[in-house]
Amino acid sequence: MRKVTSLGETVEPGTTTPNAYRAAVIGTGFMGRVHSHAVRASGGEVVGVAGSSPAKAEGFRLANGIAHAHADALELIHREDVDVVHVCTPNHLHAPLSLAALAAGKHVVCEKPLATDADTAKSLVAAAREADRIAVVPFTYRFHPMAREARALVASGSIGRVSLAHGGYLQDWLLYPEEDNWRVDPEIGGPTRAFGDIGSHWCDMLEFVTGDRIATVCAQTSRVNDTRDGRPVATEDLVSFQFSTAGGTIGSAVISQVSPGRKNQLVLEVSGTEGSLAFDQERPETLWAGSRGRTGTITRDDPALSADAARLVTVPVGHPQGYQDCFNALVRDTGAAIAGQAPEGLPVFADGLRAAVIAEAVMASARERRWVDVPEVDA
Ligand code: SOE
Repeated sequence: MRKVTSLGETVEPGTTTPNAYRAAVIGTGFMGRVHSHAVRASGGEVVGVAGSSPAKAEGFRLANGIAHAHADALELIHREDVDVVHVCTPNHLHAPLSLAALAAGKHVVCEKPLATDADTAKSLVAAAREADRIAVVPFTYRFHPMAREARALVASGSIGRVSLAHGGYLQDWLLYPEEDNWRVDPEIGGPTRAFGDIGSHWCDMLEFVTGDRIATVCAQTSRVNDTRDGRPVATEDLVSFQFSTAGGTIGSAVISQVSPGRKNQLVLEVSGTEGSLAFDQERPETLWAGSRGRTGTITRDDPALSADAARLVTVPVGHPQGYQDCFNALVRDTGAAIAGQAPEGLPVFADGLRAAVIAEAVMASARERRWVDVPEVDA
């Protein structure tokens, strides 16, 4: 039975993090901070941090009250008091560090993209299976209660057979040519940037919410800034693609990191034969729902939420819950999985492989100007 505290917080028995979630965080940027907060918020401990330089690791340690800073990430991984390694580095280091952590017998939470190519992502899935460790990729938007509600409503059949899905993921933080970041460089970020970075989230949400799989894609890409900080750019700023799914849904989405005013807008709308649902990550506590006879908004505080959505309501009724809370819930569920439970919807390395396979199909389609099938790849 779900317990509700006096503040209206919901507590799901059996899904709290066990005490022994002792984490290493590798990476001192924005994601390293988000992961560190999430480990603590879910009852764990950040034992140590490593960064791209000893000074960055030490600065992060001091700013975040962490016991140990390591100049060498491998040394941190091999600490005996580390159970889980959080890989929050630039993309090209995700695979080697995850492999090293698995080889050392640690559980892993590796930022997306799991790898910058699908073959490497496939080998990581196999490595996690062989090591028999929990291996997670943070497709964190799955942890918004209203994304779960959308998924539950689709699964219950309440919107009928899904026939159309559309939306996009828009940001503006790379709007101007003076703006540069390691993600722009294919050697570090990988061959796709806008799609790999945020298009992957959109596709994960589509497949998570509908339970269906993208089967074929037709994409085009474009670049608004051919140089950044005076250097030529090889990765895309914009992607527009259409798709069909194995279940017969058709749809399209636009992905952009140069849309003025859009900070982090992931929108997914699905239409079925009886109803439609729309989720907007910039308004994550509501879900638009429509049918021929009625349109309205379901809110996070609705007492009739599905059990899986309700278990992710972790901030008191009437108080905003957002991005960081998604990460906190992801870490809590990772802890539950380590403790032998099977939390619903935990994104694992197989989901990271899936994202890499879709990204390769999208980029091949854009390059070759044709429809490309998305293969089902087992590791
Ligand atoms: C940068 O584009 C970024 O931080 C992504 O890497 C994240 O996955 C996304 O959640 C927010 O934007």
